[in-house]
Amino acid sequence: MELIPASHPRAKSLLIREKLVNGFDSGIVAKEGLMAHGRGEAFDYLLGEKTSNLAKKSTQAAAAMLLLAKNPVISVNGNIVALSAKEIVQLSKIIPAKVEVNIFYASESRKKNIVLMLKKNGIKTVLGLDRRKQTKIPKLDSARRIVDKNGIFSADVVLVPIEDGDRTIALKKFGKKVITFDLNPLSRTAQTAHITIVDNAVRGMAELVQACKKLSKKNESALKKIIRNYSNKKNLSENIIEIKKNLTRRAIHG
Ligand code: PTJ
Repeated sequence: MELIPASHPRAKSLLIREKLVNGFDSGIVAKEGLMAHGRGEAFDYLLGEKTSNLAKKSTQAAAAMLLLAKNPVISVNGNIVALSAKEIVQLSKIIPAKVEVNIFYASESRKKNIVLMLKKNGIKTVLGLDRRKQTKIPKLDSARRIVDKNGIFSADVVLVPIEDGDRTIALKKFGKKVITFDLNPLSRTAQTAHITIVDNAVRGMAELVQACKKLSKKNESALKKIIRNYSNKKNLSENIIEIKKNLTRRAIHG
């Protein structure tokens, strides 16, 4: 396949797309994951394809929540591993947090490929494959209800990037604090999570790694203050207004 020229005006976006396509070719991403990425891309376009100050604010709150957690878990699916395997491993080491593979479109071989990819990036243990440790999240019908007893099931904080709405709702009902990356501020996941980082997970995961590194030097009360001063509802509303502003600017100035 011909390479994407660096001079192409949309090179960055096309390169991110390539990561998903490569992830699909290596049995990590579901077919539906390619479409889900397309929806994300559209919102990224409307948001200006950069990490906003609003996203940075959410990232600070997310880092504080993950660092304060007693049993944090990073839940990974095909899309996030294709996009950010290296950052997932870095993040799991800094917090520190367990990593669990948990996918919507059930496939044992895809789960194995996801774990393999993370191991190639330097992680030792990924939960989610061992049937003897499996249990269920109540009030959830999708394949994502099957979780590890020592992972998502017993977590207090779960990071669920690029997520479907049903599980976010079920996790919240089950008493978990939920953090997500979602480019669509209107989605059920975005609206339900405790902290929604409205940013492309490719950029956002790298930001979260840096934020966790910095904030790991702060004490508990400083971290709690960051969370107290954060409102997810307000952040989402401001993101929607930002899209409106961008569209108005384009309508007027072209
Ligand atoms: O690997 P699996 O089987 O677990 O499947 C993963 C997908 C993503 C297919 C599955 O979770 C799914 O169907 O998700 P949804 O319901 O399409 O929701 C994905 C959400 O993530 C949408 O709101 C998208 O706008 C958003 N999104 C897509 N790509 C990105 C994103 N948000 C941040 N960064 C992205 N790169």
